[in-house]
Amino acid sequence: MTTRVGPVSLPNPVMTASGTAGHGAELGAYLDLSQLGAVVVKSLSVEPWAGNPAPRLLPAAAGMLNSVGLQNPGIDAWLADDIPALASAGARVVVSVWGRSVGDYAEVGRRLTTALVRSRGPVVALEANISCPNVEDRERMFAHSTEATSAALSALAGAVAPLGLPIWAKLSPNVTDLVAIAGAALAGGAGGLTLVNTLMGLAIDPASGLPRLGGGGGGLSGPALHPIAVRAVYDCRQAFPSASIVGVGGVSGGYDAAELLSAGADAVQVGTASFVDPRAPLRVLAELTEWCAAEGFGSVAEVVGTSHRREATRTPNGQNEVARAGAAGKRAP
Ligand code: RRO
Repeated sequence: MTTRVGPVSLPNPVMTASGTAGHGAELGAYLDLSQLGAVVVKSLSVEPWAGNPAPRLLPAAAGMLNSVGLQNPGIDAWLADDIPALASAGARVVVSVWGRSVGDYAEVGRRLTTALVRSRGPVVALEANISCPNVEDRERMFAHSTEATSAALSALAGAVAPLGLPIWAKLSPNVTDLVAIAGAALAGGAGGLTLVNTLMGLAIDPASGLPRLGGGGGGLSGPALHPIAVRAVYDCRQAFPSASIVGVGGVSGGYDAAELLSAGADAVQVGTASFVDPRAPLRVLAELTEWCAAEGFGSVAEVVGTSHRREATRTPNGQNEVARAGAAGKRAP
């Protein structure tokens, strides 16, 4: 079940998704963090950030809306308080960072570099969160423009260059041309892409006319997001055959994970499913392992990108039929 995400080797392709597993080893109360591919921590900023007023979560028809509002203890407190517990748990750690300005991405990078330059400890990669939907105004959503995406990534990449860690740019599905934004992230210094963050949504109490989340709008995640994530991964893999890609969005079971790998992801992240069951990431891994064996795949690498190697034939009604050499037909559960 090993996989490679660019230069990073992982024992398996299932990670937690940023923002759904705490800042440190919180999920360790429910599962052995060392058994995951990696733990991606909730995004950290230069200064501590209080986040949005409650309520912050709301069930949606096929998932969840959140408006957490980037709450975090600040990078310095995280380095002091959370990294030791993650290291003792044997986790491989992906540090997600966010900023309100290009200068913030540089500063958070500088602080990480100062702290980790002698020993990277459990940290295997950085994730640049440039796509939180719950920022105060849309101008601050870096991932909505190629220029801002490239500027944020360049600032972070410059600051963390001495660490030699890859940066994955976490992008937003709320854009017209995701491939263009992905290209700007890679050109700016990202070694990989994490696809995708939540979709911008809103829930209203029609009686009062007020938003139901304390922060106003929110980000939609869960099964409703899954086909959007599959499309994003597919399109970006098509455009950037050698980029590292991590797929995230509505992974609730092993089949969903396999679908993202087939679309071209090198690894996947599990997020909203952990709100239903904190052990979900390991269940997804067990199901994916079983799925690979049942479908005759000898390694994760064999699954990655199968949809781009398919032999597609046209049926009389114009729909694509997928024939994959050497494997039995797949059916969604
Ligand atoms: O904290 C949040 O409200 C949040 C973040 Br940082 C993000 O990247 N995505 C999301 O749906 N919520």
